[in-house]
Amino acid sequence: MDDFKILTIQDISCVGQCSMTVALPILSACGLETAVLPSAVLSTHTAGFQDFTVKDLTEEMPKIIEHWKKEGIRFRALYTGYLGSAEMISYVLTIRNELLTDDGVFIFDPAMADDGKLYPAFDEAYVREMKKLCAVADVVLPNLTEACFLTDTPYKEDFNGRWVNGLIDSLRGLGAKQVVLTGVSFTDHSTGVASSTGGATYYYHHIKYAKGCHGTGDVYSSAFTGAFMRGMTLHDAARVAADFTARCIGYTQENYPDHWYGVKFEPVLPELIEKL
Ligand code: PXL
Repeated sequence: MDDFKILTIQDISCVGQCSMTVALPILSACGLETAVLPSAVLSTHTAGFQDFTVKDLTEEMPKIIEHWKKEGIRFRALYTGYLGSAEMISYVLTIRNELLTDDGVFIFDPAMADDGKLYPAFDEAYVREMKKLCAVADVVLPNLTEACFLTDTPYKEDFNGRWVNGLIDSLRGLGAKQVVLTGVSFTDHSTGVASSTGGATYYYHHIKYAKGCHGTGDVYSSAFTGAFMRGMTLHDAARVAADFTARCIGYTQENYPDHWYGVKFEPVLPELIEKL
């Protein structure tokens, strides 16, 4: 059986331009066959909509895993995002351990926090479980807040390169083989990413838009996963994904200044395809 498939595990927010509805189109645009395991179905994402509905899908996971095992299905990469409950993390570990090919890659976006705070659905128990995924990740893709939660580091907005390098060392201390840290901003008008593999850490900076946008973490991680699985180095994939995400924010703010719940990444996809 052809095994050059990616499996992505994250929620379906039916409306909201995040998680699965961002990952699938981006990975497809990158030319990669993508299988899905929805972790939960929500009527919308949880950041700004009121009274959203949530259906957790943890209990489906063992049945799906068993079926895939029987069929001999394996994946060349596992890419996880927003999961939703601490209980499902043991199943994610089973998938990582038993359904990846021998050279398979686990790309872990610990989507659980931003701006110094956990998302509403999560607590310390969830963070504890996420540390177990970080320990076996080939690449971990946190923003600064998530990196702080994973490493028990107090969050701060004013920092220097030494502090960021310490955070990267702590993530690698947890077990993550390679790190791409997002939202690393040393000046008011720029932001960027720090990518670290082997002994080398590179910083890449680009324009910072005044207003932050929801869903950009998922756009970034999906574009990174697409570029990395198309064979780019960690540093190149980190840079291509950063440029794409910045362009999506710029495009949205120029053309749809009132669009608040996500970014209009769709019209920018041709630019990502050109870079691959
Ligand atoms: O990764 C962002 C995200 C994904 N899914 C859901 C969310 C959020 C952020 O708030 O609420 C359901």
